[in-house]
This record gives sequence, C-alpha cells and structure tokens, in this order.
Amino acid sequence: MRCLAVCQDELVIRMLDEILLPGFEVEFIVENRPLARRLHDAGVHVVAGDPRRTDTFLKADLGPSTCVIIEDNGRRSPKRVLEAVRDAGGTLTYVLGVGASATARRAEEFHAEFPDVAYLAMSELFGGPLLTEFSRSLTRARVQQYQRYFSDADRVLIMLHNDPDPDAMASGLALRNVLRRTKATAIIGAIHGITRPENLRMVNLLDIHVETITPDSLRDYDRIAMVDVQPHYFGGLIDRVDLVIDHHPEQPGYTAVFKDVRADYGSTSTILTEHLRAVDVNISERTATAMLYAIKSDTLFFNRQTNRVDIEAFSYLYPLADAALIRKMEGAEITLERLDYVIKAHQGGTLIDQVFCGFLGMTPREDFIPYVADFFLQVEDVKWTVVAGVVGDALVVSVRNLGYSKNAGEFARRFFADIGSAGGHRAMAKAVVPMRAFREKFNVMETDDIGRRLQELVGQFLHEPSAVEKKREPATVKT
Ligand SMILES: [Mn+2]
Repeated sequence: MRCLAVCQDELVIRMLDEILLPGFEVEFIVENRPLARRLHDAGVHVVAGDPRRTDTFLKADLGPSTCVIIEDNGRRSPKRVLEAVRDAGGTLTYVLGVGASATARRAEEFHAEFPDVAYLAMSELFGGPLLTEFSRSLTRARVQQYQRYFSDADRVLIMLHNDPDPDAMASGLALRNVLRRTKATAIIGAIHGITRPENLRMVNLLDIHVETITPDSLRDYDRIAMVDVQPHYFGGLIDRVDLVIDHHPEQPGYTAVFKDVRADYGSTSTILTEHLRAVDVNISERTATAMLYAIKSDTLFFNRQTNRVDIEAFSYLYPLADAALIRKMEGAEITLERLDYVIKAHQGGTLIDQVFCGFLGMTPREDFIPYVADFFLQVEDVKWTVVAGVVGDALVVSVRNLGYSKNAGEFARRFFADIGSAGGHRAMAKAVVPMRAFREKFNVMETDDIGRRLQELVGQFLHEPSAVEKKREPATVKT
C-alpha cells in the first residue's frame, strides 16, 4: 500500500519511516527544503513542496487508495492541507496529532469539518505500550523485594480461601513459580477443601494438591502468603501475613509485609501473570492452563469486571496453555446430581416476564444453587434467574441476569442486606440469610411459597422506575 505523509518534524518523519517500511511504500512531503535534502541524503523517500496546493498531491500521484497522513503539531492549522488532499482525490486521510495540542477537542474540530478524516493522537498511539513497560518495571521491583524476603524461608504456606476456586488454585501455582519453589517447600493450603465438581476435576487434571490447614498448623510455617483472599476473611484467625495478592476490594484490619491488591482486576491470576512476566519466570504449561482457566472463569469469559489487563494476560497465556484441557475442565460442570436440582427447579419454578425463579429445598452443598441459576439463564427467553436453596439453617439466594438495565447486586442488597449478608455485581449476586429471618421479614410460612415470594420481589424490583445507575459496586461476598 502506498502512503503519503505530510510532515515537518524530523523526529516524526524518521519514526513513521521506520514504522511504515517495509509494509508500506511511504513518501514524505516536506516544506522545508534543507530538511528535505538532509532526509533524502539519509535515504528517506521525500519530496519538497507546498502541501496546501492541490497540484503537489497530483504530482505525487495521489490516488483513492493512497493513505495520507498529515502531521498536526498545533502551530498551523492543517485545514488547507486537508482541502488540497480532498481536491486531489484523497479519501484515506489521517491527521496525526503531535504534542500538547493533540486533544479530544481538536479531534472533534476536525471531525466536524472533515467527517471522513480520522484523528490519531501520537500520545495515545505510543502511550499504552510505554505505560505497560514502565508499570512492569515497578512490578518488577515489587516482586524482587518479596522474592528476597521469602528466599531464606524453609517452609512457605500459600493460603487460599475456603472451597478454593480456579483463580485461587491457579494463583497458588503461579506464586509458587514466582518464588521459585517446589510443592515441598511452598505448600498450597486451605482450611476447607474443594467441593465443587468442576474444581475437583481441575485438581485431578492438573494434579494440584491443596493441603488442609488447621489453625494450629499455621505456626509451622516461616512465611505465609495469601492469594485471592485477604486475612479479614478468616475472621480474626490471622491478622498478620507476609504477602497478600488479591483482586477483591482492599480490607482494613490486618498487616501485610508486602501487598498487591488491585480491585479493578478481573482475577488474581491476572495480577500474577504480570508478576511472572515482570521477573521473566518461565510459565509451565500446567500453570498457564490453570491461570487461563482462572481468568476465564473469574471474569465469566470477560462478561463481568473485565479490564484491558485481563484480556492482555489471557492473550499472553493462551499460547502457553493447553486449551483442550480447559474444555475438559469446563465439561465437568454437568453432573447427574446437579441435573437432579435442575429438574427440581424446573418442576417447582416459575417463568414470568423473562424472570425464572426456583426453590431447591434443602441442598447438601451450596454450589447447586448458583449452578441452577446459571443453568436457567441459558434458557431461551430468560433474562433473570433467582434460585434459592436451604443450606444448614440458611437460605442461600443466587441471582443472575443478562438484561443490564437493573443491577443484581442491588437487588440482593435491597431485600436481604438487613437480615443477612448480601452483595454482588451487576450481573451476579448472592444473599445468605437465616431461614427464620427470611420467613419473618417476608411473611412466608409454607416452604412451597418461597419461590413464589422471590418471584414477587424481583417483579417489584424490576418494575420500579430505574434509579440512576450507580457505578459497579464491589462484591462483598463471593458469588
Ligand atoms: Mn478471584
């Protein structure tokens, strides 16, 4: 492809020349003759001429498929140049904003007069990679500090939250990697082990060992790190740790020697991908597979709380991971016992105005409830699901939606925060309330009425005039 660039700044010319060659056949139009001569002597394809004259472009053989780049350094308006290009038949025109004048307002000004012209700001084009590079060196310094701090420990514990999910386990593997340790010297542990079938399948397929930790055994470790969770989660059991790496909102009330908490990240594995990259540690196929699966599952394949960095981490890990294994882990979601609860919800549930509500009765494990809520969200014509079940003496409610006009987290908080714990995101939320409090607040005597009552609550919530949408609120409970 041919490219004509109207530039007056030597640095810009040399940069464009280097970037566009050899993919483009590039020629520069320069006003300043001595500069044109100098560039010509340096081997740059350049002609001297007045870019405000149409015949300059005709002479340069401008055609409709020639790409034209016009530098705008803010000193002199390039409007006459744009007119000349247009009169000469140019259609693929870009203005390259250089310097402080390259603002969004400037872009709008051009757009108003020349709607076909695209405005590119140099700072935007180069800013991203440059900032990534600089923040990587900050991360590098941080990681090297905690690596040193952990280096003389005999036994390290990498602690996960209860019922560890893919992100917790993948982060455990990744941190072990960053610390350059083996499973003998860095134990991945949790107080309550894994229960969900898909997570158990991950453990088996990737041969991950999560050790059960007792409060007493914490003393046996020289250093304790936490990933995907912060100490407050353990309710006073641990108030001081050596390292915390997490993507949940930062919590007060504990001390950590080193801490990397980034609440705007979609997964802890995203943070750890950056740590691994910053210190140039090799990522094994097993770890990459676990991390890729973790990012996919924590962001619901980029459906919630996803950041540019999550997508970047995903594309970095993708070629290193075993995608077939991930498909196999995902397939584990469907089990016969889960199908029993799907059937139960289907039989007793109601679908009204694209809202599915179901009550599962007593469930031996909590994961049946979000599973059924997710399941019915896939059904044609379902936009919201609210599924509840009784675990122990608590009613657990899972809320999911596809229609983004109302916030699932807000629904959970509105009705349940005063009698239990409730929270979540725009598209998924959860509430856990004592059964007795639920019965009293909502005046439900018969268990059979629970589903119907929930249906009424969602109906009420969805038909209220929409309040001004608040910014996404952080999750306060694990959904
Ligand atoms: Mn997570």
